[in-house]
Amino acid sequence: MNKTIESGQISAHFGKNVIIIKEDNSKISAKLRTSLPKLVVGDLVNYQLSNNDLVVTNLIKRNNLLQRADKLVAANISQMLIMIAPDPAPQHELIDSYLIAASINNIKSLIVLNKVDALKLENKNKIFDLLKIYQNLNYQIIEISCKTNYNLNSLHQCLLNNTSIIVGQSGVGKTSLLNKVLPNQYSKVSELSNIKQGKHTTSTAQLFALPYGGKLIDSPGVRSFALSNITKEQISAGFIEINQFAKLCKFNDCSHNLEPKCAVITALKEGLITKQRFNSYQYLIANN
Ligand SMILES: Nc1nc2c(ncn2[C@@H]2O[C@H](COP(=O)(O)OP(=O)(O)OP(=O)(O)O)[C@@H](O)[C@H]2O)c(=O)[nH]1
Ligand SMILES: [Mg+2]
Ligand SMILES: [Zn+2]
Repeated sequence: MNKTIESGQISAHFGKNVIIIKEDNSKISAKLRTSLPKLVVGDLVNYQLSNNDLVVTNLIKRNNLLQRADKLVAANISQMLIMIAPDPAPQHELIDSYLIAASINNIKSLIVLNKVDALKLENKNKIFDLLKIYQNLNYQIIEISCKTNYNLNSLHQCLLNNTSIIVGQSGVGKTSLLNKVLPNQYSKVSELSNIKQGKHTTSTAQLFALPYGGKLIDSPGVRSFALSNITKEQISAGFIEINQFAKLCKFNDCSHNLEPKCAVITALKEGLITKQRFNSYQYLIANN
């Protein structure tokens, strides 16, 4: 019996079993040894044959581990696609908390506006004003439509050679995008969906190998992204423009509220920091 130790990456969890993607992109199912720490999608593991079963024997060191509140989301991610859409309407705090989570974990982040086909006169300006804020902060923005296939080529390009995770509110179109880049996987995706108010909604994260290289993780939609075990310094570091001015405040521990000679408040008044980002910063500081 072949007892060679092999390695692969966790694609999905089903109770005590995991699906592992091997280097040649084929999939196998394996059991978890009880002594293992909690594993997540994206984890690199060793496994071997033991009593006719494939068993995961150990976890290989993680590059990073994305967490949400006290839940582990995924590991070894190189890129985060923060997806927004005209409907459901985007939330600033959610985008900003994803950007912080990405910054803490050294993950490149970009914003994907999906459903451009559904932009209407009444929501267009609001969305583009919001995107302008992030464009000015040098975040990459890609506008697509999974319905009309608009600009999907740009998205394919950015997925190459990355392990990307798509995050965002429920209903923005994360799974729709996955199905565009992996048309033959559709049935597998729906297996992990629940029907909620007549709609499919993703219930657990899953990693897929892309046929042309790279990996893509679809994740369940959220209402809010509660950051976990995070310091005020880490929140500040995620707000690059606020952080830059915070260094110039008179007091080292300035809370940018009522202190004299606060460079952040001055920058806010001069329009160098936007009101939306400042509000979102204050909200996240107060709620973490
Ligand atoms: N008009 C339009 N509708 C879209 C587009 N992309 C997705 N949708 C629709 O948006 C709805 C939600 O899509 P999903 O892909 O399930 O969204 P999700 O982000 O995976 O949602 P959760 O799994 O709940 O987090 C579906 O009815 C899609 O058909 C698009 O580009 N344009
Ligand atoms: Mg989904
Ligand atoms: Zn200050």
